[in-house]
Amino acid sequence: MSLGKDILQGDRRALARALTLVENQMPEADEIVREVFGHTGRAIVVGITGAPGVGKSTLVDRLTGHFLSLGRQVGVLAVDPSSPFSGGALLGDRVRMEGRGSVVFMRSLAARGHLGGLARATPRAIQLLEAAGKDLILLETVGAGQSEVDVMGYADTTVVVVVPGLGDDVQAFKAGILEIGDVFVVNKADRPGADQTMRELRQMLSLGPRKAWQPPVLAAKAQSGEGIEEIAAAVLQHKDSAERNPEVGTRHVREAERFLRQALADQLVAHAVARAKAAGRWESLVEDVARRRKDPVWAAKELEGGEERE
Ligand SMILES: Nc1nc2c(ncn2[C@@H]2O[C@H](COP(=O)(O)OP(=O)(O)OP(=O)(O)O)[C@@H](O)[C@H]2O)c(=O)[nH]1
Ligand SMILES: [Mg+2]
Repeated sequence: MSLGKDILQGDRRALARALTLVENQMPEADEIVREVFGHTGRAIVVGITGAPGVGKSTLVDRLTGHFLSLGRQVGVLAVDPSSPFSGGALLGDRVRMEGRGSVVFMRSLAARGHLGGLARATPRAIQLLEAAGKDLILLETVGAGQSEVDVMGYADTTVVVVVPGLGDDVQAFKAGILEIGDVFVVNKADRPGADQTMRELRQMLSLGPRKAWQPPVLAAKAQSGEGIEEIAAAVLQHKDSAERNPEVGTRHVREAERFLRQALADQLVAHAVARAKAAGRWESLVEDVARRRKDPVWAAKELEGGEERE
């Protein structure tokens, strides 16, 4: 039996193994993804992002419980662009039973290997969860940089979480997080200043371009569970709105080109490197770039042209 087929039949251990292969970018992962790809693309993917400690995991936990009670099959992925270590050891493949006996599958992905690794692993991990029957996937990612803006590109709806006192989050807003948010949550609303932060956020959002979807700003107390239903409702509304409105667009169209470009780039690079190695030119070019005799763009052009230039 193949891992892909096992996953489609709901085998959790097969899913866990496949996720590890995808995370480590093993060649076997390509085959598994090929087997399941036709069964993916139907889940709602909800991204939850925000600075460290704002309460994302607490919120994800509450939302998980809520969506389970609605009869959803929930999968949770925590993506940490800053960590080279798999959270697998921390979070494990935590699986638990809740609501109507649904199974939640939780897994964290770390930025193993080279830059851009997560950009490849994240959509594939989502696809594996979809193949395993999850119809709602919560994707938590920490930080305030380009990497999680990229990760959130795989979500249908992005929830940006802040806490009272926006001053601390200026960095996040610089990184373009205001643009990617579809729903804004001021969590820890039990703390002073929540109302002011909500006003400030609405003010900042009103300065942006008018869009078909105006992101709501909601208050929450994730710890006690207040505001969770409203957040879940806003997420589903946004998803509906995106589906009805071609201007908003769905992630599938955005993603399709990205997937193709990525796959093509991987293939072309692998092919070019293999050819250069076979021709005995790779090592010397690497050396030339290392010694600053050639710049990498020029070196790549030289390979691409297939000619020796001195
Ligand atoms: N006062 C208050 N504390 C909260 C609330 N929600 C979460 N917390 C607390 O905030 C702390 C951080 O919560 P997490 O859910 O781990 O935050 P996070 O954003 O996932 O953190 P990282 O993943 O480390 O970035 C924990 O001690 C929570 O108990 C809330 O509504 N009010
Ligand atoms: Mg967390």
